[in-house]
Amino acid sequence: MNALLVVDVQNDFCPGGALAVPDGDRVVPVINRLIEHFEVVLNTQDWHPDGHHSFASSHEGKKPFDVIQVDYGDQVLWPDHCVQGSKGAAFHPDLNINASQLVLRKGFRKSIDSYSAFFENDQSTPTGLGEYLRERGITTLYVTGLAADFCVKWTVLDAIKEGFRVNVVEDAVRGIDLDGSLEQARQEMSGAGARETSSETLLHRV
Ligand code: VGL
Ligand code: ZN
Repeated sequence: MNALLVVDVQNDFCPGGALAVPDGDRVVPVINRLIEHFEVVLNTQDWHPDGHHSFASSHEGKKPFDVIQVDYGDQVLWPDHCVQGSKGAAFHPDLNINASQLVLRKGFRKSIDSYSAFFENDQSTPTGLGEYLRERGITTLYVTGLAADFCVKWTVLDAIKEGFRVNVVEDAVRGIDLDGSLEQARQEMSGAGARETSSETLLHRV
């Protein structure tokens, strides 16, 4: 069984937001079209408490996009974003979430970031998504959303590790692109076994 996974299509990742992904909002109409063709639609939502450890503002003398070392390796420091209950954390107003069957929130532990929808950044604390998908008999994911080089990438890599078949819908993702991270993400995802597809291919198939 297939599922459409919509990663972090939230105001803060769209133009005008705190951690805007260039053209991030352009994925919205594409995803809205795809939604109609999937029986299972699942969303993730980046959902940080105030003062989250991934925020540059939580570290004296640091600025956004600096990188620090933490227990689990490198941590990019971000502008404050997706604070629980804020407008920035809300889904993009045009994103159709009516048909969503799950909103999986992540990044809610103050001292650990969570890019992947499967594991937090220590790569060992599960979010529960793997078991959820297995229990529902879902074997194949079509991944969309933001940001292609962070939360989408880590979600895709973990999904493959967890044994799911993964397709990235290339026109339904956009990246932040820090120092070439977007091209690197593409290579890592395809190197790990993710397939690239497009909404056009999918919409013509069904
Ligand atoms: C994301 C950076 C920080 C993402 C979330 O959704 O890709 N990136 N938090
Ligand atoms: Zn975040």
